[in-house]
Amino acid sequence: MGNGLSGFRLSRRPYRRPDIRPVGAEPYVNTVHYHAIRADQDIVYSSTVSHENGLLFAGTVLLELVQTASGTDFRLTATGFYFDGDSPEGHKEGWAAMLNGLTAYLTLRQPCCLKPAHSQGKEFEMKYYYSPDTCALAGHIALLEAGFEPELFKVDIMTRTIDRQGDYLAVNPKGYVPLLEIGKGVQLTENVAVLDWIAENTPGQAARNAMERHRRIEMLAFLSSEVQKPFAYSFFLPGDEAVAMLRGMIEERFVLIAERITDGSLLGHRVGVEDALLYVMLRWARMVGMPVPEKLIAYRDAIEERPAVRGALREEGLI
Ligand SMILES: N[C@@H](CCC(=O)N[C@@H](CS)C(=O)NCC(=O)O)C(=O)O
Repeated sequence: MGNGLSGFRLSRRPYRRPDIRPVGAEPYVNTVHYHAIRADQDIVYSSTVSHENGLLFAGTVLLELVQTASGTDFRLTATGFYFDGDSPEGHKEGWAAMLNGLTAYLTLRQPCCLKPAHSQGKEFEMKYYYSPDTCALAGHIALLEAGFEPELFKVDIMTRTIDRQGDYLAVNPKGYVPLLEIGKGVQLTENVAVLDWIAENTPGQAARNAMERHRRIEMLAFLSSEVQKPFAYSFFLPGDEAVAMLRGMIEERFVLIAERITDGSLLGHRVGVEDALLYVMLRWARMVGMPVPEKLIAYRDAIEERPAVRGALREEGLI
């Protein structure tokens, strides 16, 4: 199975539909069974709807992914069978919702699952708003690691303007970076979300199970709120006492983090998006002369040699 369709499994999944429940009765149960998933080609699944042990409906869907000059089209062929007086009319809405949901899901995942458009020489919508050497460097590195080539927009976070373009607040009312535009009008902010999206859409990086994903988010949230934020406050807060207190807190956290490094990566099995964020934090530590465990220095230097890291540093004018 191709990496981009990692959200799908050949499996059978029953789920209760409290949204379609006759008054005073049990919800309908919708069971979707994926029969075939061929990355970049097609998906075949069947679906049944039952209610209080009676089968109301069964159907199959063939969803073909067709590459055209203007991008990827979806061709849907659906066949349904209705039982026990359950009317085809009543199911029109359900079919439409199901197919729309699937189409939206695939559209959102399109940058990965249908091959990055840049590799096909087509126009690609991905945009990345960053400011050099900020926490947005992590996403920049991760995008290059994934093989994406986003259009880069340099933001001056002091004046909240985009280089040669104007008002950043018009793009992102939050005013800060990063912001990733995955497709037209589909924007993500917040490093944890941006980095998680990149990981889920990077070959070999998508979480293999729910717990693996929770661990990644746990680490990203820790770095983001327990290391990055105190750093940010220490840069801008007046008062030596507050700065010393914040730096002491960060140093303690670096000691905990050092204990987690195994085989050159934070989560142990491969260098991932969380390593990109930790690398940025270690750059900041180096910049302010903060002592960090030896192990983290060796780790930082190894990460710094990665081609994607050097590429991002070059693009941000840092080397
Ligand atoms: N909660 C945001 C915070 C991002 C953030 O603090 N960005 C900084 C750069 S590291 C920024 O743009 N600061 C400018 C500002 O806050 O106006 C996230 O995790 O993405």
